[in-house]
Formats: sequence, C-alpha cells, structure tokens
Amino acid sequence: MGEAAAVKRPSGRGKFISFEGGEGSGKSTQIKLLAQRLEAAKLRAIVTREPGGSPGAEIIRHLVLSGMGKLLGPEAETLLFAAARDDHVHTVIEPALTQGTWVLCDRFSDSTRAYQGRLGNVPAGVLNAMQRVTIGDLKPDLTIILDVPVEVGLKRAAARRGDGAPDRFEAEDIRFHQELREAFRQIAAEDPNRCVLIDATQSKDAVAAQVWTALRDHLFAIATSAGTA
Ligand code: Z5A
Repeated sequence: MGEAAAVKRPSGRGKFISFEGGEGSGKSTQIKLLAQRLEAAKLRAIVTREPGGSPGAEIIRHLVLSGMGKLLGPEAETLLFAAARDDHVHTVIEPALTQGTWVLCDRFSDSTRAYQGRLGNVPAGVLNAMQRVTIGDLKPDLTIILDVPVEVGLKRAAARRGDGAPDRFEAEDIRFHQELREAFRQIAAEDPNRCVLIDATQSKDAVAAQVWTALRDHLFAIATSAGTA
C-alpha cells in the first residue's frame, strides 16, 4: 500500500507540531523532511518558525537576533518574543489550523520557557501572563524535541555558518548551551503526552524515521502501514 493511501485524511482542524532543541540540533532539516513526507501523503501543511513566521514577527526576529533585545534585559526581551508570537499566532498559525492545514513550527513556547525562563530567570508568573495574552489555550498537538550533546550541535551550527558571525544566542558560552539542553530534556520529561525526545545524533534519515513514528503514535489521525515508520 502506498504512503498516501496509508494516511487517513484528517477532518476539521489541522494539527500543530512544534520542533524544539538546542543550536544545530537539526530542527530545520527535520521540518523540511516531514513537510515533504506529509505532502507525499497528500496532507496540506505549512512550515513556519519563531521568532518570525509573519511579516511583523520577522521584523522582531531581526531585532532580537541582532542582540538589541538583550540590551533591554531578560523581561523586555521576553516581551519582544511575545509580541512576535502574538502576530504569528493570529495571522498565520490559527488561520491555517482553522482551515485544516497542518502547521510545522520551528520553535514555539517551549523555547520561551527554556531560553527566557530557565536561562534568563524570567519568573514563571511573568511567562504565564504573557502566554495567556498571546496564545491563550493554544498548544502544540505534538512537540518533537531534538537532543544532541552541546559540542555536536555547536559544531554543526558553526559548519553551516561558515565565516558568518554567530547570532545573539549562538554567541553564548558552553554552560549556557548545556543548561539549555537540560531545560529541553526537562520539558520533555514533564509533558510526555505532548513531547517526544529524539536522539538527534543519528543520521538525518534515522531521525526522520523516529519523527514519523512519533506522529503515528501521538496523532491519532495518522495510520502508517507496517514498514513505513
Ligand atoms: N528564541 C528564544 O530565545 N525564545 C523564544 O521564545 C524563541 C526563540 C521562539 C532563533 O534562532 C533563536 O531565538 C534561538 C532561540 C531564540 N536561538 N538561537 N540561536 P534561529 O532560528 O536562528 O536558530 P535555531 O532555532 O537555534 O536553529 P539552528 O541553529 O538554525 O539549527 P537547527 O534548525 O536546529 O539545525 P539545522 O539547520 O537543521 O542543522 C544545522 C546543520 O547540521 C546543517 O548544516 C544540517 O545539514 C546539519 N544536520 C542536521 N541534522 C543532522 C544530522 N542528523 N546529522 C548530521 N548533520 C546534521
């Protein structure tokens, strides 16, 4: 049976899948591979990212990754991420989900918990208040957390960057990235119904196969035939 025939068409609202992890963990790579697989299965999906994903949010992305937000301090920088998310959710994510389109998002609110919460020490009460305003009850149906040792991720990111300068977060020290990895592992452990932690040191194809298995196991609308996972 072909893959397209093996996937049941979703009815109603689209599924929301976020990808999280440290630098160079392979999120963008895996999102592209998953988008291709969903397209082959005749499922309508969009690929988007945070910060960014909408014209307004992309302007804020530029500001934040330039390091401007850091100058304002952790709470104000968190407000910038929140403003970007508000625009992205209301102009891109919600309309797509409502139309039955699946949304594959490179980072979402777990990144705020990890970077601004755990690393930036922004209190949970502040994060919760911003979350209520920006996303309300919206949360991913599935979150894939790609886990790699920090040295591996930073090496991959540096190789991809070439001669370019590291951005605001890439420039942080090794302890920052180690704690970040722990933060994502903790998020995965605390919410096993939504999150799947995948060893992303494997080959791209091996990771992609595990992402597909996670979809099959967590999103009831998908039933793959034996051998496709
Ligand atoms: N941020 C925040 O602080 N708060 C928030 O609320 C949000 C975000 C939403 C956005 O950066 C920054 O914003 C982010 C957190 C912060 N920190 N940083 N930096 P970004 O979007 O520019 O970058 P990123 O999200 O960290 O992604 P990345 O560095 O681009 O990496 P990636 O997408 O995870 O990896 P990749 O591009 O798919 O792969 C990297 C390289 O490795 C590439 O050459 C691949 O070919 C290679 N690769 C990928 N997979 C493999 C495997 N399996 N084996 C070997 N090589 C591989």
